[in-house]
Amino acid sequence: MRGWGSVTPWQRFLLVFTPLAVWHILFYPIDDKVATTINIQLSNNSKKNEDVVPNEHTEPLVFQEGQIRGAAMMLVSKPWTNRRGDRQCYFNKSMDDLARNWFPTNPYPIILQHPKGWTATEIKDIRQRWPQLQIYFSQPSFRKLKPPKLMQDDEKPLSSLGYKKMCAFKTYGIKEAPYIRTRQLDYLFYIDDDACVTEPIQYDVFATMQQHKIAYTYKQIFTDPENVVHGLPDFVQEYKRQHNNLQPANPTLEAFVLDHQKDGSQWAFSTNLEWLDVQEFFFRRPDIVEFYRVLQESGMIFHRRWGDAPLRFVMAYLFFHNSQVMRLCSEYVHSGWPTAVSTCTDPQQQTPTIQDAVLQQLKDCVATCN
Ligand SMILES: *[C@@H]1O[C@H](CO)[C@@H](O)[C@H](O)[C@H]1NC(C)=O
Ligand SMILES: CC(=O)N[C@H]1CO[C@H](CO)[C@@H](O)[C@@H]1O
Repeated sequence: MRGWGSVTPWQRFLLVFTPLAVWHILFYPIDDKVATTINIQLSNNSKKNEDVVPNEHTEPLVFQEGQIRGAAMMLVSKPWTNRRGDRQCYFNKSMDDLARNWFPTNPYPIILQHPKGWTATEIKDIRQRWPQLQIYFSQPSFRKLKPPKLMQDDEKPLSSLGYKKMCAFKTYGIKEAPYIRTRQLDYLFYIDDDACVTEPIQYDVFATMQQHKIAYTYKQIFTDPENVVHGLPDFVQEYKRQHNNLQPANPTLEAFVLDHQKDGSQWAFSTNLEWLDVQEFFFRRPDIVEFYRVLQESGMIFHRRWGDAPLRFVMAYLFFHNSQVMRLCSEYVHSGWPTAVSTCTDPQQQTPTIQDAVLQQLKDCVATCN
């Protein structure tokens, strides 16, 4: 019998390498980003220099010593140079307003996201347009946000699949987004590319949240009509029943909401402008992780187009007590909506509301806004 010693170096190489290579080909997961890049290259092979730069995680966020690990994040529609319809707020203006009204007192990185990534040209042009901002580019994947096989609204979809995926992404999918999945962020300022901070914010929002242990910050609320929150109140009651008769963290707010239900509509936060404690929302709280699991399993974001807006509102009273949700008083504008006017009684300080912020706003609002 011949021993290992009599095998030629070439044979030895094949013996070791072949199984490895086969394993690699069979089991190595193809990254979403690579797949997307390949796709785009295949369909755009005439424009070689426009290849998407694989930028996920290539640039770790840089913070100053002792700075809170927070960032602004925006899902941008392309082409970024276009204004969608006649919206009063659009990407250029949103970025201009961030540079003018947010960044001076909140010098945090700004992460621009697009599910297909960014070309080198786009990155260069955008950085050139706003040189004063620290802009990062990332490519979140929507691949794991799978719809159920048969959706309840199949006959007459309540919205496009893309929109529903965005709702799922905003609600729980963000957990898997670049920079969040890798735990590089403790606080997140999420802003739509058609939301504009139109009044200078004079204080550090993340620092205020940290100081007061705020989990969620918002500016505006609205009501979502019955057809897109169908089944949500029952879902919440059933969820509580199945979780040891879960007591809401803010029972006063829940009671007020239940007492003032109208036509099956549901209160919602305007989540096109919101600030989140990332650890609290996605990692630290097993009760919240469980909520996402059951929600995801129900498929209701896809079945009935439940939005992240009414879902965040439900979470506000289920999981956060009455001084964990803060309301900004500063003015902002979203898309073609009426301006969310400044409610700052002291424009110098711009003191946000911390104690019972949502309840106070609802009480002021219920007669007029509903
Ligand atoms: C946004 O800015 C870019 C770069 O300056 C410009 O080319 C584009 O026309 C602007 N778009 C709008 C809608 O103003
Ligand atoms: C898949 C993809 O990104 N295709 C793009 C190829 O290039 C044209 C012209 O620039 C774009 O319109 C397509 O979207």
